[in-house]
Amino acid sequence: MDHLALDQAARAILRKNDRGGYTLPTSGLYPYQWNWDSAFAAWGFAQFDIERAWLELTTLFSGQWPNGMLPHILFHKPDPGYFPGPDVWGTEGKGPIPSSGISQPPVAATFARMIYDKNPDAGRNPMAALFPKLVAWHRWFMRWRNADGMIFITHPWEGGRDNAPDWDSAMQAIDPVGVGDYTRRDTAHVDASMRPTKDDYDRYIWLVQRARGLGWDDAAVAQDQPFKVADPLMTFVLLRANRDLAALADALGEDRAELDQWTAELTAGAEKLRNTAGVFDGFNLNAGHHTGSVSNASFLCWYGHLDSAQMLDELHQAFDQCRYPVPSQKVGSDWFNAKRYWRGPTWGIVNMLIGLGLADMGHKAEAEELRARTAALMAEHGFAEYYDPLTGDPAGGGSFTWTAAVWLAWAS
Ligand code: 2M8
Repeated sequence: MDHLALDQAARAILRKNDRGGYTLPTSGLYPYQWNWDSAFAAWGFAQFDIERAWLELTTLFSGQWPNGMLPHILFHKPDPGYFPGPDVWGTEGKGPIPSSGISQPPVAATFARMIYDKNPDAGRNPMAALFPKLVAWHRWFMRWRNADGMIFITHPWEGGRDNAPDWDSAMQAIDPVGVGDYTRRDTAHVDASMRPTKDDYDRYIWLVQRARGLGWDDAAVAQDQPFKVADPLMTFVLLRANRDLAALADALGEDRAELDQWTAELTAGAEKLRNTAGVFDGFNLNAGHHTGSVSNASFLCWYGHLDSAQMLDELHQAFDQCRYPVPSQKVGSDWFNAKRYWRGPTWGIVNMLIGLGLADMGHKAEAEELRARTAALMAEHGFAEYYDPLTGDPAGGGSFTWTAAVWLAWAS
């Protein structure tokens, strides 16, 4: 396909997955509105329909809980094709519409800023309405997911990298006793070898049941969930988002002091995510140790405006090892699996965030190399959920919203 045909195909995916105000990640496998998927979708729509971009974010925030938490899934309409649905989450009365009880990486403020900057006139009203909601959401993270400036997650789904090795030690410490029978739906849509294992799913569901048993109470979940892992992706994403929100505060004439303080706190916290090898890595808070993992999240340091010669060296290694970097786990590590989800495959969205960070920090050649290889991957293998980093084979769901958005907004 030539460039124009790829643009058209990517736009068609966004339109096809549009359910009127919100966009599905892909139909079948993910039949609801996901939090960070929608922020990427909005940035994709902004390339050709700015009104639709704002509508995506406005619909997303229609599901915000009064405590500021923005759920990771909004169940706008029932759909038996996905498990676990609203009956499992048991969050009735917590938010304005049926939803999950955990959040997801807060990329929305960063894309809201980019959409606003593209056309400040079109953005003034929606941005003014979203601003206090974004602040409330970030404040919720800073209060309930903050361990000394490192942002932690209480469920692997909260971090968006569901089966990353960063969570292995915390997951292994859980005995999912009493989880009961359930039927997965994901493996009816895609090959089970590309998805998390049954051991993973037992723990995912057990953690949901446990938080539900705690009434989704913020303090109880933050203190008592046995799964508490500080996450480089979450920390760098919130750090970046706070900076972007501060820039929006300036544009809107709002106060930025609290946002600047959070930025300073997270900048200091992110340093603690460096493991003894100097790599930004997950930290199991209950056990008190790093994972020893070089994941694609490790390379988000530049996105958070922290530089690292060592990570640049790791990036050059990834370029040498893979035709289609950045692998979600380092090639050659014991955990690496080229097809299994967040344990090896390349993800377009993370590549875009890494690329934006590299460009910001003056690593122009690496940013361009990553963009060009990502563009080749999509041109050769379509808009898949994720890809084998060695062969480029598409994996997971097809016709994927965030991958199409990344093509339109960055890779092309
Ligand atoms: C994946 O996660 C969901 C659970 O939230 C799943 O596997 O069922 C992750 O890749 C996540 O980051 C993403 O937001 C979601 C929808 O694309 O799928």
